[in-house]
Amino acid sequence: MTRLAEFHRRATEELSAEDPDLFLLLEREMSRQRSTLAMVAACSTAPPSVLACAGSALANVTTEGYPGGRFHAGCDVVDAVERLAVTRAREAFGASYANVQPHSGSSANLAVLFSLLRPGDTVLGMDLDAGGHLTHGSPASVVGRYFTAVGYGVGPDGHVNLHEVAELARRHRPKMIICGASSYPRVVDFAGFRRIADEVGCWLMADISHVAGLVVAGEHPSPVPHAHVTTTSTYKQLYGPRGGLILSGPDADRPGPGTNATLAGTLQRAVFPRAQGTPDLAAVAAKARAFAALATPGFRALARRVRLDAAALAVELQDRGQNLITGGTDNHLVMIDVGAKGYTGVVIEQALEECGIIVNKNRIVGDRKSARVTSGIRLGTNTLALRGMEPADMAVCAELYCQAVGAVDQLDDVNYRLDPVTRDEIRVTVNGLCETFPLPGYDY
Ligand code: DSN
Repeated sequence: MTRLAEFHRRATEELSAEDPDLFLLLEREMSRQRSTLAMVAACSTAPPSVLACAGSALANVTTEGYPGGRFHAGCDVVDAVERLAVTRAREAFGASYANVQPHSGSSANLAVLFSLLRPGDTVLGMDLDAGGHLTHGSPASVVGRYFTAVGYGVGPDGHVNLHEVAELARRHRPKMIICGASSYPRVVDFAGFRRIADEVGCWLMADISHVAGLVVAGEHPSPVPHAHVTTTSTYKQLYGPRGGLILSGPDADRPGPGTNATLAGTLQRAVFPRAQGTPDLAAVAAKARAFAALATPGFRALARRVRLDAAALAVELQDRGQNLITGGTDNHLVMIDVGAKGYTGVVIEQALEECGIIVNKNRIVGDRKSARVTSGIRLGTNTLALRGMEPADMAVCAELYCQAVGAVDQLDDVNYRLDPVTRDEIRVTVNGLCETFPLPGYDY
């Protein structure tokens, strides 16, 4: 056994012996993940080798700066690791520039916004209820407080209308347009957004946190040739660790907002020293590991299954009378308007969890319920596809969803009764599916 393998074995034994309460919680969480159907669109399950990197001794290295320019000694190994992560990220996305240090997708977005813009500048991003993210301009985020946020929504068909975006851009003259979304089931036309950004002379940032894996695999158009800057989190469709990533394509060498630095140089300083101090180098190693997988045929097959599973799930749900926002999906997620049938998102989320199906409540366009109640449910297929479930297996998932919803007696916005017989029957079927389609690497 190598020293590293022995380290992880002993570490687990030590945890079990010295802190059984915490150890049991970790065991319980692993069991929960193994025995439930995770359909949260923002989640995935990292391979054990990614988690081994994330829990490695690299976490002990405290330094600042970038490879070859650190502010502390002892960085030979972490420099090599970070260079590997950067090279793999650039290759996977066809990018000229990559920064692997952001601690999350949100931190990546904030670093970009605060380096390219000045306080008070106008940002045009997708409304939260239409599918955008907090950092795209929500008043609940620091972005909405420090910048003048203008939101674009969706048309009556639920699709982004680029004519509306262009009109808003002409009227408000933003310094940045943000495209990409957290709960939008359709293709984003990055080239179209770039045309608008060029017309009004502003930056374009594409946040592909939700579809990054589809982008890498060619299952969704890539923003990298179009957006000045592309950001993503690494734990959703990249099946990586908690963390973020900043990329730039052909614009990386153009001048940044000042006169002295390129865009790439500005982005480099945006993360350190502007927004972050020491990077999490164990997470950087875990990103390198996850990025290596992106180049494999296995990953391309997985991403394709993610998309085809979602398409099949949408059809099966619609056939069973569910109200889908936009009537279907082009990517990995399916949005359901549960308010149309008199339910709230929180009730359906909790009832499904009792049945072993994990989803999240989500506000939808025109929602009158609060973010903790909502009228929508967001489903995703990242983890179903990872389990090896094929489009043909989506009928049973849709059936279980509908059985659970049909067994709910909603008493008010947050309280409900769930028929216990149906619940137990669904739980048995979910357990069977989890055994038939085990999570790779977690199946012992
Ligand atoms: N961005 C959040 C989501 O889409 O659920 C979590 O990362």
